[in-house]
Amino acid sequence: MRIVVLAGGIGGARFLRGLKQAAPDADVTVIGNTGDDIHLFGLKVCPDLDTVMYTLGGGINEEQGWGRAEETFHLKEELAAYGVGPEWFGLGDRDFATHIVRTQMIGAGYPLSAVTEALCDRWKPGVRLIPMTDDRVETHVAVEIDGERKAVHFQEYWVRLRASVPAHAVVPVGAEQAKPAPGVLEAIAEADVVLFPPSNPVVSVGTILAVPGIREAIAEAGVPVVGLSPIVGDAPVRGMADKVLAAVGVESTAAAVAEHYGSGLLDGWLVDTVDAGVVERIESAGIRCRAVPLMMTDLDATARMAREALDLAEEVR
Ligand code: GDP
Ligand code: FO1
Ligand code: CA
Repeated sequence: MRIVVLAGGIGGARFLRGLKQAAPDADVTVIGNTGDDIHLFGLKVCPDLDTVMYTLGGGINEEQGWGRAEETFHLKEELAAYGVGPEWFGLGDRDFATHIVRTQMIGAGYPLSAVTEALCDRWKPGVRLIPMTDDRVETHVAVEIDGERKAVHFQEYWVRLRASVPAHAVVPVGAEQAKPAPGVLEAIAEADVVLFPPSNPVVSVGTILAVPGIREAIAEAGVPVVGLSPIVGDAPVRGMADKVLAAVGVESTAAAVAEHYGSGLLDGWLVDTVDAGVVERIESAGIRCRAVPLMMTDLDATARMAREALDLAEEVR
């Protein structure tokens, strides 16, 4: 079976681990979000691609969910001693190596998709990881600070400001001109099922869908598209997805997120058992819905979620 997953960082990566256990023989292609990418100290950092790569490759900091295990921060401290920041973004020594290799290869003319493949030669994530695009896309957030409006990079909004200031808009800058990376449209066209993991609907899955051609390819593939809600009991399980959902005018509920994707895109949607009350509302919007446990507490629980998603896909096929 060929499965395509549109993934952000932590939610996407953890789900993929469960999917690999639930469907060990499946051929999984992950289309990764690159809207979170940021250039720091002359290096290109791709947080969501790296989170997927490290998580599936066994190098992730498990507690944190991003960055490397057994990390040290000597380089960051030395930079800080020169007064060179940003001090709010925690790049570790081991992680730096990834960004150096990536930046060097890009400088030598390799596209991000080829670089990602090369990095995955080391990590062997057991899936094919492709960035959504080789072109530069950067999510910016229009915020209001002390009554003044300005646009900041997504990482500044998320990590430095902790999404604590009002956001008026979320813009994937460059997305309109971006082309899907080689292999993206082909993987979708050849897929037996497309899954939206419990990733952020706005700044992860939404950004991938903003690359012209990807949404259309999914619709044209004519295969089941099934998503899992990152919202459980009217709040994100982790992080501040409610803030970016508000910025695009979507309530933080499992039902509102399903309706935001819409029946034109989604065939099936899984909500957590605590949200069983909204199953009828989602089904009346034309999306087949089931309520099952959606907390990725451990690998077995996550694999059961993946199995439910694949079962729902069979049901709507
Ligand atoms: P990010 O790029 O690191 O923010 O990761 P993603 O976009 O892939 O996923 C973020 C989303 O994962 C958040 O909105 C969380 O609510 C969701 N999430 C994290 N853990 C769980 C979980 O155990 N269950 C569910 N249903 N969602 C989760
Ligand atoms: N998240 C943080 O909350 N603080 C950090 O200092 C931080 C550094 C960082 C470095 C590399 C990387 O791959 C990810 C990193 N993240 C950090 C996570 C990440 O930037 C965000 O959680 C996601 O992009 C949000 O979607
Ligand atoms: Ca992300």
